[in-house]
Amino acid sequence: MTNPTWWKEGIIYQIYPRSFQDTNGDGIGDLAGIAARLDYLVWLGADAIWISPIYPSPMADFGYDISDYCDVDPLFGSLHDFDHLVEEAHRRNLKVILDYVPNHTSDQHAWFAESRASRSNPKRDWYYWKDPNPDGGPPNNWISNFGGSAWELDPGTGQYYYHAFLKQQPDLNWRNSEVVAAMSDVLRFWMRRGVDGFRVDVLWHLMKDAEWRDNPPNPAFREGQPDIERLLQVHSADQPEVHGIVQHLRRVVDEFPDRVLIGEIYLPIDRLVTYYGRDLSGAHLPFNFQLIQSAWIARQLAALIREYEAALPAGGWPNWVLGNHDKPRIASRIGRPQARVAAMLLLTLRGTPTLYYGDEIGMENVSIPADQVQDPWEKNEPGLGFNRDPQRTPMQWGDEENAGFTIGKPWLPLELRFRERNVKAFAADRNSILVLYRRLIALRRRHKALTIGSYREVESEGDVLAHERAAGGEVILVALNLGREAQRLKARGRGTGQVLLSTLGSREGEAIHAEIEIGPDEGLVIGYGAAADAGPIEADPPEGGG
Ligand code: TEU
Ligand code: CA
Repeated sequence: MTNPTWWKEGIIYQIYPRSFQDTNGDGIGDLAGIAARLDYLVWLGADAIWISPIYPSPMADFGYDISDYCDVDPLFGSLHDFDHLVEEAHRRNLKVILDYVPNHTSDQHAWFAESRASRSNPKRDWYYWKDPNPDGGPPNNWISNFGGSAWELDPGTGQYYYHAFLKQQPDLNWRNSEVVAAMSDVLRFWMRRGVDGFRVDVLWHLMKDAEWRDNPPNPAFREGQPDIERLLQVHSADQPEVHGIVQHLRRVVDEFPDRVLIGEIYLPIDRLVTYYGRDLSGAHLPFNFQLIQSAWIARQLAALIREYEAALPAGGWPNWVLGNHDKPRIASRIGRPQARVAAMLLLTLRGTPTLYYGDEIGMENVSIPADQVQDPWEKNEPGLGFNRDPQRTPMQWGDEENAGFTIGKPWLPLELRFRERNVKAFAADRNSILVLYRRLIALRRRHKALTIGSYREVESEGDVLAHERAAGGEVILVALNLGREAQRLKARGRGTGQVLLSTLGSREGEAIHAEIEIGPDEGLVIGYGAAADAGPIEADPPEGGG
């Protein structure tokens, strides 16, 4: 494979900073907390951490509403704490990826204060201001991602401003060259401080229709879906002009060596892959959320993996995501036994895996009492199941009070069973999901076939999902059973294989001949040729860390 680099071979671990580790007892995680847990991430085998926003923010959308792009919110610490974190991470060979939120600022950002001050303010055009419709209503029919009109009337100047998310998150005008310049300097500011790359928030939203045409109705809309689904987002996102901006961001990132540009993009596969850009001049990794969005059905997953692999541009590096702070926890979505199978899939597919904090201990959605709801989306569109708090609860480190997350009152409640389900207990249990994750990561690191090898779908039926990875003399067969009944898979033509790892932890070392029996909810990694020589991966593999 051409030009392997850390963001191709490595594993990205997403940290939601409010919920990882609190060090000052305010019930909210902080940068010092992340620094204190870096050794855990090395032990697990992570190569990079992506930290959700840490910048000064009124926290209307928990940091995705930024009032200063070049500082740290006191809740999380200081620039000094940040520099310390980067230094400690780099000392351990961990890369640091920041969240970059270019689509909108907070309405408390100084830029917006100026912009709204008067129609003639030099920064007026930094945001999208439009006159009311002749009837006084909003300029077009666009809907906010969090429900209701995407337009807010500013009484002071008599115009509406556009916000794709909360009204506290006015959209920046990326057609304005001063905005482009100012936001480019933000990237440089953090890269100079040693940041290794960025996850770009809602990258496909950065350009809107130049004529602000109404979006057409969505004929498939049903009550109970998010308000935004009433319309097809034909004119409000994924505009052809966005690729010029993506390319520009990439050029800025390329001013510094070995940095990565990741894009958050919720689009169908054929649209998603356009974000690699012509001749790969766009994002290195347009986030691939197919595993999050698909039902957990073997045939459906096989089809989408096939479609994704086929759609990738030449040289475009794939990536896979199982969970994030916006989506229900994988263990709740597909059940605890299948969460182990999912881990094996995530860590054996071709492409960079992104792992959401807590998924490695099988954290589940935590139900949030109505009076403790934090998520603004839930507050805007209550009771329909859109609350994102359940997947943002504190990390479960141990069996002590508040699972070792805080000595104060946690900002969200902990999972009820944290006393059994936590890092400390699971690290000591060789059959835990945590040890499985650690072994999978170690296995992946050990075999070129898994990190940078070729991918081939293996023909299978029913609940079986199977694929083969190969590099040099190594051949690795991954056979997953997504169902509750034992299955068989033909495995002729590869010689005798050896089970390197089972999600059930029971069959390592077993010889595999012409046919494989896969138990209920079982996943197997089978090595052939040079891949078998190394033998099964131990329950306590040597530490990762690059
Ligand atoms: O999320 C964008 C986003 O589009 C999702 O919340 C979305 O509405 C849904 O998941 C698509 O299916 C990003 C951040 O990840 C999220 O936390 C922020 O609230 C949002 O942008 C605004 O910045
Ligand atoms: Ca704190």
